[in-house]
Order: sequence, then C-alpha cells, then structure tokens
Amino acid sequence: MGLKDKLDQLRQQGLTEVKASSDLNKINDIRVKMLGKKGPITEVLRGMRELSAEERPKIGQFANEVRDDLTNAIEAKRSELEQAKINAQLEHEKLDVTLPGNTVPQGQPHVIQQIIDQLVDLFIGMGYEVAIGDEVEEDHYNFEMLNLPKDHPARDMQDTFYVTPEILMRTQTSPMQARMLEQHDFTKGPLKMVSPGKVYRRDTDDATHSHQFHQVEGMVIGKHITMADLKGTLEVVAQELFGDELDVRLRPSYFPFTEPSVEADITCFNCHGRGCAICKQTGWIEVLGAGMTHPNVLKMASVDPEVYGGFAFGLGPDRFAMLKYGVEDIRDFYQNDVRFLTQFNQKG
Ligand code: FA5
Repeated sequence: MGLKDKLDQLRQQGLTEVKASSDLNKINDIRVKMLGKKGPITEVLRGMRELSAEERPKIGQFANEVRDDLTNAIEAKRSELEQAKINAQLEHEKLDVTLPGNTVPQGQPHVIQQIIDQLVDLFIGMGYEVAIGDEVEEDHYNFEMLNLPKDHPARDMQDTFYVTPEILMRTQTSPMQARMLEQHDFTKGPLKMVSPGKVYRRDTDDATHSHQFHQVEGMVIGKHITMADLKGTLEVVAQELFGDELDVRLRPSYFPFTEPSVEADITCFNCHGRGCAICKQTGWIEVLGAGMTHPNVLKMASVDPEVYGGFAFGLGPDRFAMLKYGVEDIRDFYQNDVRFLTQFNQKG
C-alpha cells in the first residue's frame, strides 16, 4: 500500500473513531494516538525520506490535509461534547426565578431607641446640638454641680449604684447640663443641647419603673429665655409623639437644679384618665421633669445668671414608648422577647 493510501486509511480510521466517541477523555486519547509524535501519521511522514523529490511535496501536502481534517474533527467533537456537558449541567441546575426567595430576618432598632431617634431628630431640626455623656459619672457632675451637695435630702429621690464613693452609675442625664455649660462659649450664641442615654437608679421595678431606663436631657441657655419657651418646646414634643390624641398637663414640682420646676403628665393610655393600676389611679402618667435653670447651677459652671438664663428638661422615652404603643409593663421592653419587640418594626 502506498503512503497516500496509508494516510487515507488513517484518516478514515481517525474520523470514524472521533465520530463514535462520546467522551471528552476519549477524544483526547484519539488526538494523542493519531497526531502525537509517536502516532501513525508521524510514522508515515518519516517514510517520506524514501520518496522521490517529485512525490515528496505531494505526499507532504496530503499528509497536512489529513492532519488538518483530523484536528478539525477532533476540535468540532470536543466543542460539541463540551456544549452537551454544559447543557446537561444547566438542565440539572435549572433555577426557577419565580420561586419565592428565602427571607432573612432583619434587625431593627429597639423600640425605645426608635423613640429616642425620633426625639433627637426633632431637636436637631430645631437647631439643638447632640451631646453624649458617660453612664459612669462623677458624683460631682451627677449631683454637686446640679445644686445637690453631699447631704442634700433630694439625693434620696435618686439613690444609685456606686462604683466608688465619688464615682457612680448616673441617675439622670442632667450631668450633661453642667458639663455642657462649662464647655459652651456663650459669646458665640445660646446653648441648645439634647443628650440621650441610659441611666440607673435603685428603684424597685414595677409596671412604670425600671432600675435601668433612658432619658433625653434638653437644655437651652441664652438671653431672654422664658418659661413660655419651655412650655412651647414641650408641646412640640407631645405633638410629635402623640398628635392630639392625649392630653398633657404641667404641674408644679421640685428639682434642686431648676426653679420653678414642673413635671409633665400625659393621660393614661389604658384608662384614658379614669384611673387604673398602671397610673396608680391618678389617670395620668408622668413623663418628664423640667424647669427654669437654677442660678446656682449657672454660677457653679461660671455662667453669669444676671445675664444668662433658660430652661432644662429630662424626659423618659421608656414611658413615652408605653404611652405611644399601649404597653402595660415597662419590664416588657427589657426582657428581649423577640416576638414582643418585632411588633415595633418600623418597616412593618
Ligand atoms: C429627673 O431625672 C430630672 N433630671 C429631670 C429634669 C431635668 C428636671 C432637667 C429638671 C430639669 P425624674 O426623676 O422625675 O427627674 O425623672 C425624669 C423622667 O424619667 C420621669 O418623668 C420618667 O419619665 C423617667 N423615669 C424616672 N424614673 C424612672 C424609672 N425608674 N423607670 C422609668 N422611667 C423613669
């Protein structure tokens, strides 16, 4: 058999094998076997040395054609098999994009934090700055700078947890009044600040009292600030949180750092003023303390009470949250029952 016939026979053999094969590994084997250095085509080409000068280029060209035919057939088969493999995989992993997705539970601010955020936003809108104080505070700022010297009887109203005789868990956010008064540069304008945060007291826990709760302190000190400004400010707060639904009343009270002092009550959400266990039969729930800043507080912070004056308030967002959502027991906010807390999901 001549070289040309041999080559032709090899081509037929190769093409038949490629055609019959249905496996990518097999295709690779055929390529190595037919076209590799030790394969039959290379073997045939080695025999070309014995050919005449006239025949050699013809056979050479024919050998190249055979090689190309086989290479093309192998590549065509390889891509056909690869495509088939991808198709099979796609079929197997088919996605139904119309299926409902997996819902991942989403976190949210605690309901009391939501109230605090709402209040702070309201005050920022009225030009107040936000000051954050430490929960561990000096007796000096928590009491003394607020006109409550060491043996003052009003300290009994706010017994707390002491770290050392001079360091305590703050009982109120009011120490931020003294700290901000000391820092503020009154030549640049009035002081208008809010200070939200946690406070601690040795109160016995009940439906409206917790030993750890929150306050939002507010203070405005400048020239010509009156009690009418305080009342107007508190009305804006009540309006923001409750609209016209609940009544607000101011009644005279006592705080050593304000004179005169008031407390604000809001109609009990539960009995609507008739009297019940939650409001201790009064029909009202106390939500904040406030008043006109005592001259001693200004003096102690080196602010001249003859020139400057103003008001301060400390409100209880825990109580606001109870009133807003009709929660009967303040302790529910602190028991971390997710079923209870997710009721207040802002996104609904
Ligand atoms: C004060 O703490 C004053 N610092 C408020 C103040 C600030 C007066 C500035 C004048 C000027 P009082 O102890 O009343 O006041 O507390 C203020 C508010 O905190 C209360 O109206 C109530 O809403 C809330 N509160 C007080 N004790 C508790 C408690 N144990 N649990 C939950 N909320 C409380």
